[in-house]
Amino acid sequence: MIEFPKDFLWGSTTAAYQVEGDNSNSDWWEWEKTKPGIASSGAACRHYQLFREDFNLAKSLGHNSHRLSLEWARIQPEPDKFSQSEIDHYIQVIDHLRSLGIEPIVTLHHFTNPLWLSKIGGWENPQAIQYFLEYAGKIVKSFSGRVKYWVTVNEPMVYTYYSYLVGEWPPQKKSPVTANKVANNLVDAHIRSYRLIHSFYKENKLSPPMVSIAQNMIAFIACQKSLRNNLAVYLRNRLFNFRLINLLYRKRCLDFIGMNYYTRHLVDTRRWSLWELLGNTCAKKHDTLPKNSLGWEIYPQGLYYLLMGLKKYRLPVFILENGICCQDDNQRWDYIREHLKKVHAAMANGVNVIGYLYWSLLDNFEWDKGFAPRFGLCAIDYSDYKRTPRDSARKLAQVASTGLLEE
Ligand code: PNW
Repeated sequence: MIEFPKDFLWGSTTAAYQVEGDNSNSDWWEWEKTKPGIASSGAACRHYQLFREDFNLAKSLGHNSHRLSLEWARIQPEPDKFSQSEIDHYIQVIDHLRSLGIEPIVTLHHFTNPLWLSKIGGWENPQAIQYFLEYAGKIVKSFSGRVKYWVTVNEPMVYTYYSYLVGEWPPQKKSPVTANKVANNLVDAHIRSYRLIHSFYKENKLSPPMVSIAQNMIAFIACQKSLRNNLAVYLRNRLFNFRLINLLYRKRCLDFIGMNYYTRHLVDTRRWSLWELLGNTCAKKHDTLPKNSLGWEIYPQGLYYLLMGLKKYRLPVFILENGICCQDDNQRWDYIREHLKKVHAAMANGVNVIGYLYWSLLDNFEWDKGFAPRFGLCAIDYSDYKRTPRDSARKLAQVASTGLLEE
């Protein structure tokens, strides 16, 4: 039996665009329509209407925290206009969580942008930072102390990579120069919104907030050891996993480290080039581990190594996403259990992990992969939107409510 602390935060994560439905003022909505073969998010999970039911379900599953995101395009439908009714909606969302005793963790930016912002160049345009600060300021003021945990930007590196480097997500750019600009603008947006949130709490004599980003971390492993592969592992680790955390840590703009972890990448390079060093993965079928239904390898040890790599910062670490899409729910429980064991091992070795959130509470809209991947603790029948908790959800509930996990 292993035991987690009494005040450990247990729960799951959702993102507005992936569950709410009808986010017709966001850039993804337009983009989906222009891509034959890519599903439309449409009504998604109808979570915008059904949030009370969903959070009641989370409560019944032993969750004491929930991470959600706000859809910026709803709140700021035009550059110079805020929608009070949408702000009121999210206040109801937060208040419902609070009434259940569930701690809200609020993300301000989770991949999607208002359509009007994308039309003036999105995050390539430094004006995006100013607009983001107006939006963040409005939210912080409107929520007036209802929220302690804030995530400014979800996975800045993943967003930059897919939208500006490999060109798979809107706006489908493929330019290292633009990608660099976007990443820098997102970093600035974090730093300045971090300071904004802190000064609001201070001026209003509220107890200090906990503000961070959600940093996706990948376990990079050389498939065969060689000077070049080892260098590639080192560079990717620096660039994709630790660069942002180092930078924000040095600027004192992290109250905790928000970490997302899913998988490992086997690194293999065929020649000396920057693209090979940073991008190529092994094509020699050395990826023999069990995989999720998107083909991502399952590698719990990676979570342990990466958590140990975060120890030196001496900050609380909050796992904000960890999850699997699969057909067989037994595989989901194995995944959760094995990752929780690694979390516990890292805690026993001195890493201050304060919580674990599973991705996701519900099956949902998996971006350019549509509705096929099933990440949910609860299954969704998209014909009638009925939610059904899976066995894995009940097993996690047992751990969340007792703090005990069988080894
Ligand atoms: C995260 N990768 O994205 C996002 O925060 C969620 O919105 C998403 O649904 C979830 O993970 C599952 O994919 C990622 O390729 C997308 O390593 C891609 C990767 C990691 C995270």
